[in-house]
Amino acid sequence: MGSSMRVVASDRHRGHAPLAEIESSGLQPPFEHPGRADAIHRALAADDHFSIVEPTTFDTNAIEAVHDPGLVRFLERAWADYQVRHPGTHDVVPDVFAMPGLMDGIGPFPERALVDHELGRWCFETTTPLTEGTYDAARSAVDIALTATDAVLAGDRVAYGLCRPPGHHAPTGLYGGYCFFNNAAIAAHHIASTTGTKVTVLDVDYHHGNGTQQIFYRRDDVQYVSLHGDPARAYPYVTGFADEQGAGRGAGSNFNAPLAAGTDDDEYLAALAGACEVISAFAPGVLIVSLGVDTFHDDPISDLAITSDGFRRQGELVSRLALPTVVLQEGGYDVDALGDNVRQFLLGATTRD
Ligand code: OKP
Ligand code: ZN
Repeated sequence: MGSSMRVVASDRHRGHAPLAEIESSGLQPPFEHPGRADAIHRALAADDHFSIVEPTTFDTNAIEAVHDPGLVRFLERAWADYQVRHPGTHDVVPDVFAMPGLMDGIGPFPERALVDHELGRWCFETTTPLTEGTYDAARSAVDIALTATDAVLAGDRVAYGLCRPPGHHAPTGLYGGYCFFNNAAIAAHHIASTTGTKVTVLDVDYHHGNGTQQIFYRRDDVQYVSLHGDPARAYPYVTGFADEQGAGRGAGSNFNAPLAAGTDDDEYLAALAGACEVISAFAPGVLIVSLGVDTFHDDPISDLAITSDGFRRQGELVSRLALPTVVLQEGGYDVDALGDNVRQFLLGATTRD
């Protein structure tokens, strides 16, 4: 490798620090916690193939180009507003979800100022608490994604953004699935809108990136390609099936590869090779990788069987696309192996440098 890979990271992620998470109907310590990003940071800091830099600060324009501005305003003040009626609440979680069926035959949901009402309007599931520093952490993750993106637009062959919280479950107007702002989608739209270049988001996280799919489903300038646990058994259950292929102008620009439980390195790499052919046919100018390493065999919330060496091979395969590449962190919950697994993917991804 000619020079070290830029890693964009910030301690501001630590502000998002839930006490608990409801996982498979049980209350338990959160899988998505600050120790994850700290572990990745340590592993990359100890390897001189990487040089760690702070992100630039961006305003909300790039976020609001992808997300409903109402979501941004809500997340900015929701935790503090909730304290007024529920003082001392550490983890803010909705108790009522504003499901359309509640207003069936009545009319559209009215806008209400009560934060308890708004929580159920902007949040789609139960595993994503708001804490005091969540908004700042989510903003820092976007800053990281855009800083890594600008490095690639300025000539880096590969750059890595250590985003936390992750982003790929957040659609235009909702948060959930540990995600608040869709870092990868914001980066992809930023590239497409400022350069006119077609972009592919390749999502290798164990979970289907329903948010990224939704944001680009009707667009032909951003392709979404995802490998993930089959939603017939895996979160988020509602999306990620192979017949979701895009619509309107975006028909054919969405590609889902649902995978069986126990999928191993060779089987995964065969599916990834197929995904790479789909990407080559789209002919993007820039690639964004939503890097989840929760496909690891020891991951506590997933059921694939990828090894640390498998992540290096994934990176190598992606590097053969020979595209300017922004790698952004999504999931990965086996904290002991997390740093090395991310490092292996990134080392693989620099094979051609
Ligand atoms: C975020 B990312 C299943 C509960 C799932 C949420 C998982 C969010 C994953 N029983 N909990 O894609 O890694
Ligand atoms: Zn995941």
